[in-house]
Amino acid sequence: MELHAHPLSPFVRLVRVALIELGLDGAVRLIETPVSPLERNADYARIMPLRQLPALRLDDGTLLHDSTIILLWLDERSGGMLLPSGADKWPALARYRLAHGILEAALSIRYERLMRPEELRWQAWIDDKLDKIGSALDVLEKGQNDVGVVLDLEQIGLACALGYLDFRVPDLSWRERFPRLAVWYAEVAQRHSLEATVPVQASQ
Ligand SMILES: N[C@@H](CCC(=O)N[C@@H](CS)C(=O)NCC(=O)O)C(=O)O
Repeated sequence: MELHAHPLSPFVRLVRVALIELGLDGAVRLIETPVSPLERNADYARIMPLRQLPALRLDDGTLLHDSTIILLWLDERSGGMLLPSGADKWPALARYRLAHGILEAALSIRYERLMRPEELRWQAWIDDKLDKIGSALDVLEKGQNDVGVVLDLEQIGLACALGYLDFRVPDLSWRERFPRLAVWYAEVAQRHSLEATVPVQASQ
């Protein structure tokens, strides 16, 4: 399998963490793929019309895109290691989706601050995203599952969201407002899957 990836993408990180947790990372070749709303990657557009990361090429040639779709495929392939079965599945997906929404809001802040010309930057837009992130963290602060043999989907989403806030929205200072999440994350961040996927470069 081949994963179109970039070391700084939080959505790619979701997939890479899951692959490591499931012991499947050796089965996937990473293809570093630059993407940007301001720079059209024509080669990648031929593969993935939306030009977004991640995208996973399966061994039968199928291209799966969108991190959540890939994670659901990995859950199925692993016999349900990432999600609970039965009725518990839907609350778990709802909580995962909050973490994913935090990532969307944080990336939107990142693009606004990095890409929009300074005179056009829209603080009310950024404040709205910060407020949504805070409200979602408020819900997630109220309870995390114990970590089992592998991180589940909800835990992978939350850990990647908190890691991305540290990386790109450090001014949020989320630890002060969400001390339970801070304690949880301090332990989870030491897992190999998260340490091995920490974003490393200083720019993008
Ligand atoms: N819903 C998508 C979002 C993916 C996404 O926005 N990825 C960013 C990289 S972190 C991207 O591809 N940005 C380039 C663009 O939107 O043109 C997912 O969960 O995979």
